[in-house]
Amino acid sequence: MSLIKWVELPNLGDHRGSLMVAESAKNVPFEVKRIYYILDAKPDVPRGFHAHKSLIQLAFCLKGSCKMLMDNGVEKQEVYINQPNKGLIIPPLVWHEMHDFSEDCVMLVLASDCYDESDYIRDYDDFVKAL
Ligand code: T46
Repeated sequence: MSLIKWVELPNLGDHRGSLMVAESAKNVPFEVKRIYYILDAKPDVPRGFHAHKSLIQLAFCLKGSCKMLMDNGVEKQEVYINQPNKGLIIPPLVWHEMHDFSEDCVMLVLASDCYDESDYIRDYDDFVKAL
């Protein structure tokens, strides 16, 4: 099964501009309990380098782009997140790294649960053991 799963939001925009809608259980395949966003990321400073035990996330670049490396311990794939209506699903137990942020990048992440550091696996060897 592909590591890369996108969620495409409908654009309900008109002559006034674009309007994208994300709704739990409709086009977002989990109940959204938290949102966070990343901006002013440095192009040469990668982020991530962890997997989650049970959290599911959906990541959009509302502006700009970044390269996401996804690794399920067997296969690795790199994709660019670069469309405001096209979000990448980050499932549990997928090691992910964000590289090459564009200077204007604004990343929005919808998450299935509240922040819990104990859900993070931040060591790659521990990640492989958890699979
Ligand atoms: C992920 C990728 C895509 C909080 O206290 N609450 C929060 O909701 C978040 C997201 C972070 N934090 C704290 C934890 C760290 O002390 O903020 C600090 C920076 O977080 P972190 O180093 O984990 O950031 P990234 O960019 O490496 O990872 C983030 C998310 O944490 C993570 O869940 O999957 O974006």
